[in-house]
Amino acid sequence: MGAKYYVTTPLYYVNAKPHVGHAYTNVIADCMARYQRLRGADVFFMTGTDEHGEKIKKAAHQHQQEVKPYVDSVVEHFTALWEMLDIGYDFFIRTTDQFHQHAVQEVIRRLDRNGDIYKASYRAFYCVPCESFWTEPQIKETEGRCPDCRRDLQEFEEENYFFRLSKYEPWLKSQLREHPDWIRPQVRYNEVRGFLENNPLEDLCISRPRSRVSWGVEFPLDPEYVVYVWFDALLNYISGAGYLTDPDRFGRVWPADVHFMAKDILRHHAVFWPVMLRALGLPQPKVIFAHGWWKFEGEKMSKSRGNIIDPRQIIPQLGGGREDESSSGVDALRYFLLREVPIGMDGNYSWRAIVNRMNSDLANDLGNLVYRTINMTEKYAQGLVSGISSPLPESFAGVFATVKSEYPRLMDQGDFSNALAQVFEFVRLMNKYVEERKPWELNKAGRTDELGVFLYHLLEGIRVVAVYLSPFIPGTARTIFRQIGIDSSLLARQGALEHADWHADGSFHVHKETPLFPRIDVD
Ligand code: ME8
Repeated sequence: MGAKYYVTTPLYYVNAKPHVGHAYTNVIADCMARYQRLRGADVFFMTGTDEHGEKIKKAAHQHQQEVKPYVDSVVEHFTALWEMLDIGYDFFIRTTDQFHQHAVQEVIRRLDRNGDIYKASYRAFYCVPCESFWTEPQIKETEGRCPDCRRDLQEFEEENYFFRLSKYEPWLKSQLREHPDWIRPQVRYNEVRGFLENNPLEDLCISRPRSRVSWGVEFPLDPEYVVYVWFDALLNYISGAGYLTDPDRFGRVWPADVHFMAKDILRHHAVFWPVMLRALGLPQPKVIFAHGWWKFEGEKMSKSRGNIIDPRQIIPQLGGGREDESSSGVDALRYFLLREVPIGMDGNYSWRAIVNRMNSDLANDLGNLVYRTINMTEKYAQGLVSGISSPLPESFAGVFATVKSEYPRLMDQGDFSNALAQVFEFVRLMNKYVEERKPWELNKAGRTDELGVFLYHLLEGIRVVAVYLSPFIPGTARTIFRQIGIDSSLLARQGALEHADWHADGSFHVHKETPLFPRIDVD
């Protein structure tokens, strides 16, 4: 059994259906989970939904539904999308799960026993048209107006419960100083440090009176209150790993190896969450990774702006009706998201960009290589090729060695785009190899042995490429394995990265199918 690896995504709000932005984080987390499994880790991958708060209740009422049936129906949209996108999570947590709510309440009792919770007056601001509440720091940038609609706000004051965040400020600062790789990428680490330098940490208000927020976890110290939704939601990372319910499992799984999210919620994960863990006496997550935003027509894609792209609408338009269970559209989207932008940067979503990526990398380079190789194997070798001590050809050596050393290094850093670029160097090299060796001439000249070795090199190279691509486009990797006559269940096995080594004595019994990816007209 390899080392454990625990990877998480945020819990998404269920006030609307998921869009490409949510798909992005889950594809990233899934790619990392699959890669870690490939290199032998015992992976625990968790995702889920954030279901409390007035925002959710309001959405339910807008749909003329009671809250619970409404959230249940939205959760189904998330799980259906994850299934469609081949997201292989191990556990799906909902903040309405009973075990999670109990954990939240128990955490508050523990923090209270430690003297980390107190009751005090809370000053906040209310936006009547938006029905939203804001605190003073939140409205600093908008000069006292609502950050959403820019209208005037009404000030109010109420009693609430606070968590002593400020007490932990010196600890948090030293934690950051001592762990420069803790928050990634570097620009986000700098942002959190800068924030802490310029803003003294204020205690966090962790309750809301029932009179204005009724849909939430009951505050265990006072039934007149519910728990602040962020305090509730962040605790999923430990409750879902077995904190309180399964101490053995929790001991094995915690701390998380990486929390993935976008930069919008970095502060919650890099300030509130570490302090909550510290106050509970628990170890810190190893990495907090904040990726960039997908934008559409220049603006961040978001449900409140209404400029969202629904993956379930675009996938069928990218699908080519491949003869297998997974459509090429799913992998085209996964590939685009992982390849198009380096992980920390913002990306611009457009139909043109996704189709161009699919046509050039997936249809032209990869699809063409696989199709022509299988075609030639059927034509020149009756579909059957064996390697008899066929070492790596010299012309592959340089690129092969680079992929072998760079791939794990880049993947470990979450640099998926460059890891893919390396693998595709190899794909392009093999296409070039076909042009250079001119197999049709070898065939004409009756040089059958040379032709066999040549085909073996390509098939073995394709097999290795499929192993490397399996975390990114798992359905395609399985299809490639099937087409070249290898058991595709190998790819899902812990430690399957060892299959990326060159095998000098393998054999392939190929089976031609439709091309892996269709070429699509951009306009
Ligand atoms: O914040 N580009 O939930 P949320 C990239 N419930 N990623 C995007 C994106 C975009 N345009 N839009 C959304 C919440 N995301 C809380 C989290 S965690 C304990 C609680 C992704 O539904 C990205 O991961 O608003 C972002 O951080 C998250 O969705 C926000 O999801």
